[in-house]
Amino acid sequence: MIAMVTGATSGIGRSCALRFARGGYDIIATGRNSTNLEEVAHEIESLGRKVLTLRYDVRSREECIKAVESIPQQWRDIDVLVNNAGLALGLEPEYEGSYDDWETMVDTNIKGMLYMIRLLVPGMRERGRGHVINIGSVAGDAAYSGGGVYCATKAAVKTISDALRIELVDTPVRVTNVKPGLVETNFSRVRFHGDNDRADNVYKGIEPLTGEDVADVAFYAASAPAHVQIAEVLVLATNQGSGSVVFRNNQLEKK
Ligand code: NDP
Ligand code: 8X3
Repeated sequence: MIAMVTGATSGIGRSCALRFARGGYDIIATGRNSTNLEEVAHEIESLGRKVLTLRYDVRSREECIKAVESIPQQWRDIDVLVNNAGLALGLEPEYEGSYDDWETMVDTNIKGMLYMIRLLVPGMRERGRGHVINIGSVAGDAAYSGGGVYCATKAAVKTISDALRIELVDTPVRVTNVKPGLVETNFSRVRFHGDNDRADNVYKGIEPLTGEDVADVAFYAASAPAHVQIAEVLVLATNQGSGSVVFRNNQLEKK
């Protein structure tokens, strides 16, 4: 069995790559950071699984096409695609937000995910076997101040997942949208452009999810019997009630 994980160089994607490797899959690990890609590749090999690394930027349609075309024959029958590469940038209101940040989020979280679906789902249909697991977010369920564009991209992940599931209803190919809440990864460091103090505050006073927690959910969905389609999973830390309600430092916080 083969699982391809986008954004396997960090956080949830890295955990998914390792979780699926532990579960018996060979892994196609993708991302831009070559040092991190090599590291995760070594870890996968040390688990006794094979690994193929592809370094490309999911925002570029040409790079996605080239990367998929470069996959050797013996790696082409991909069973699971984990569409994980993504990010939030900034927390400014829409009337002050950065054009560049908006475009990067839309290009990565929506268009990058779509390119991978377009490139890999035809093979899954032909083989009559496959599973697309998109990493959405609780942020796709309800907007919060400063999250307009990020939340919109994750609402798009839900809509795109739902449409694909309907389009594949007459096939054995399954589609899952995993929607995590607060997960401690590099996410907030990226969002706040490297302001680590601000990023650390996001996870203070609450035990957040880990990448491994989310990877367990994705692996569970992939391991369900063939007639079971886990369509959508909202996974929150126990002290997170919704995207905007968190019990932190023994106090109720509403964004
Ligand atoms: P990280 O920053 O730790 O990881 C993000 C991953 O995405 C990295 O591997 C990065 O790889 C990859 N990536 C980003 N942009 C690109 C690009 N243009 N091309 C290729 N790869 C890219 O964050 P998380 O693990 O937290 O985020 C993973 C997913 O989970 C995202 O879709 C995020 O929206 C979602 N999510 C995160 C939550 C959280 O609280 N952390 C909650 C809900 C959802 P590289 O830099 O090597 O390119
Ligand atoms: C990440 C969760 O609440 O930081 O998708 O937007 S949140």
